Amino acid sequence: MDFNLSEEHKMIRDAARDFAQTELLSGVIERDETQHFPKELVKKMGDLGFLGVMVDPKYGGSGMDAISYVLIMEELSKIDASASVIVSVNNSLVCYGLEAFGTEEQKQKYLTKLATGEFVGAFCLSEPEAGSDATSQKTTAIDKGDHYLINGTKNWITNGGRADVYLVIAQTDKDKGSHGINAFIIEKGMDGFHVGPKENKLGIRGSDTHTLQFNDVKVPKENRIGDDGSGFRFAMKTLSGGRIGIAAQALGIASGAYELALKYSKERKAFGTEICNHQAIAFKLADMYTEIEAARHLVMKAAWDKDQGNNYDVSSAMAKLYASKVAMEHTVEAVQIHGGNGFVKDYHVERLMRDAKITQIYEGTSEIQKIVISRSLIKQ
Ligand code: COS
Repeated sequence: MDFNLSEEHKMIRDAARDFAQTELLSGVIERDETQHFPKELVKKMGDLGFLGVMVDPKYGGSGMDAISYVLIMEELSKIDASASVIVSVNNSLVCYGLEAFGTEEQKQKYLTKLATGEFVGAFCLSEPEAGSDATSQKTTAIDKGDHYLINGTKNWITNGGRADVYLVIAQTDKDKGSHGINAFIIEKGMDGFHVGPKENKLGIRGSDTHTLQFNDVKVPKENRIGDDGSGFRFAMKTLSGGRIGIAAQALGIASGAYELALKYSKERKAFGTEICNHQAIAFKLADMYTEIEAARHLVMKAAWDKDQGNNYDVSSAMAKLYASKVAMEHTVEAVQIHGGNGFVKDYHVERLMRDAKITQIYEGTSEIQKIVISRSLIKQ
């Protein structure tokens, strides 16, 4: 067992850290306030290979491993979780989904552009009445011979108004339940595909979240991903990897808040000394650091499982469950350590606290992660 990062991993982490400091930091408060999607920054992240981290270079990707991916996600998320969710969705839901389950033609046509950042992708599973209960898809995909006709509504779609390619999950045969579901590639601008208004969110406000409407959208059969009826399995497998990305995002939010709190506590004085010298603050720092390290081990283990070819359904669920809890609890503590300044936008921790909340909700709520983990334990 080796807990050290390789020299290559350190270089990747440092490159992401440098990018976050030099490119993401300035303007992050304004983007949050104005809900501004960072289009130029997405292009730069594409140029650095951050949008197709694990994709095979033959499809335009960076050909790196999942450990590299979580290192990049952590560093970006320390500064700007809105930027990092764009990276996460594009990498682990869209690029992975196409690379693992798509045809060669689909990979050539879409993956090559998504992996370089020329295209941005979106993953569309959630519906007004099917978020956690993902088998209850109301969106329908009726088989019409050479094409499918898609009708329905998708909610809370990250990159919803900005994507070029949408992976859409829909029910083809209701009687077959989860085995009657398919996944499709839908392109921006297809007839009958409408992007609804942008959501006004608590956190990750620089990311672009929309409701999508599909009215008789004609999707060619070659745009179905995988065999007929394999869409639910596709969504579940893809989300398992997505949860590693979101766990790393939560880890980054938590460690970003911790670093700010530590720095502040060494500068701010009260009762004649820096506040870190008061046990009330010192013990908070000790708890934060310990639990962030524990979250890091779970995140790294899940990424390592993926790299080793092990099943990572449970390790990714545990990583997301725990890292998101740590992110929520310790961003609140970081605000507390900052006192009144923590309540002011200039100090960044209030934004990290707001951004943390979504990591307990999207790509499977904490309660869903507990279902995944406990079912596996009981089955053993
Ligand atoms: N990999 C492969 N197959 C999987 C799988 C996985 N990770 N998880 C489930 N499946 C398969 C099951 O094996 C089952 O197949 P069989 O019928 O052949 O046995 C089928 O899918 C249905 O699974 P299950 O019966 O467990 O479905 P449930 O309706 O009980 O739902 C949960 C299972 C709750 C785990 C699932 O619906 C889920 O993850 N929901 C959350 C979805 C989510 O993350 N939403 C957020 C949207 S994205 S922001």
